[in-house]
Amino acid sequence: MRIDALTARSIPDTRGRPTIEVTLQGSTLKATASVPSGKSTGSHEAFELRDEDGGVQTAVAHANGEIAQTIVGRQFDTLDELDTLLIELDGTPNKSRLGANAILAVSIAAQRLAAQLEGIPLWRAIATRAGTTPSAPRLYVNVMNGGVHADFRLPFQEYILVVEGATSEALPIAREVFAKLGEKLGNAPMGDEGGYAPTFATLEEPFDLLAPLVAEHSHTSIAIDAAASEFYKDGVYTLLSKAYSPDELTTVYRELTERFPIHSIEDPFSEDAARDFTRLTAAIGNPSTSLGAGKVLIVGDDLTVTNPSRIASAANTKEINAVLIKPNQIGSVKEAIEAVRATYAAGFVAIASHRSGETDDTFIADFAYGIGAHGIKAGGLGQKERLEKYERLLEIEQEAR
Ligand code: 2PG
Ligand code: MG
Repeated sequence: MRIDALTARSIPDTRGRPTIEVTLQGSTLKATASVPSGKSTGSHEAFELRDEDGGVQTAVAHANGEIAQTIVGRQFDTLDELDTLLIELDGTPNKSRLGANAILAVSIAAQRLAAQLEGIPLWRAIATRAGTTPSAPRLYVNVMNGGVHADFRLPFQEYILVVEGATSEALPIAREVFAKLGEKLGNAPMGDEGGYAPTFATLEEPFDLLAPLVAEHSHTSIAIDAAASEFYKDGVYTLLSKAYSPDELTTVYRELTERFPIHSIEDPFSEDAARDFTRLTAAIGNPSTSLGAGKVLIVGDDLTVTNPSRIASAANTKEINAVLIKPNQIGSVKEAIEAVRATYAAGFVAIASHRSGETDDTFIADFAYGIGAHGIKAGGLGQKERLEKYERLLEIEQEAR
């Protein structure tokens, strides 16, 4: 593949913050990609380059300047060759010089352009590159937003409806549950990820509300992203003004999984609390859980940050049994695929994820389908940029026929 032109610019994300968009031209075709941005970011993530005022002009300038000078007019035999060149050009361990945001935007645009040049759907190109079997991911629809995504009106960051099956069957169920929940909640405000952001006085109430709606359908369950690094300080987790030790928090999770149909718990502890993860996974993450035949997934996000070596180390010490994959945590499609390989090598499932600051780029839908992800976190149904991911999955279902 030959890159003939590159242009980059700054566009607003769903929070109105600037992010980078890159367009690549190859032959007569053009492919555009933009990158999302997190708020509850893990400290071990790749470096998102921001100007002092929060803008991305420096990242845009790197893409239009150094990166364009290096890749435009050049022939690449493989996409890995292109990504490796970008990683080497940056030269830092966390992409802090050129910016992981600049590098990833180019990397995704290149993947999209290559698929277009080949005349195949993006998800198929990703599956071929990754050596994975494509399949429809479970929808992880974030119906209630809390934590830093909603000024901590709810203690955990995400209360998620999980729906299994083909997207054309799963999405109508998600829409129905989302609408019914909205009616029950009245005029609840919306959080960052397009889910409701109500306020409750106890830890159980959000589950008490959601569980009966989930029970109306088969193949549905509940997931949470605790995003516990955000309510952890000096050995103590604080939920609704009450302090919990790691052991007490373990009991909270155990009791919740006993009472409610919980399918997965993401980031139950802070990002460096590896031992607490291991204990929880041993307690409720194995098949002998009180959910009967079910298995609670303990998902690493801030813990593993889509980094193949952090995933391998979490596997060694049995900290988790599922991994969240966010391409912008690592900064290139090549390395995101390596993270998927590390996940599967450990015998874990992968859940592909958007970020809380999104754009209309639907790459994550193709990625989730292409890698045969267990699930896709793409947010609530109350925001256009989240809906676009689900709409893209519907299109993929047609393409895959
Ligand atoms: C998460 C994400 C996405 P953020 O913690 O999983 O839902 O949030 O993008 O703010 O890190
Ligand atoms: Mg998370």
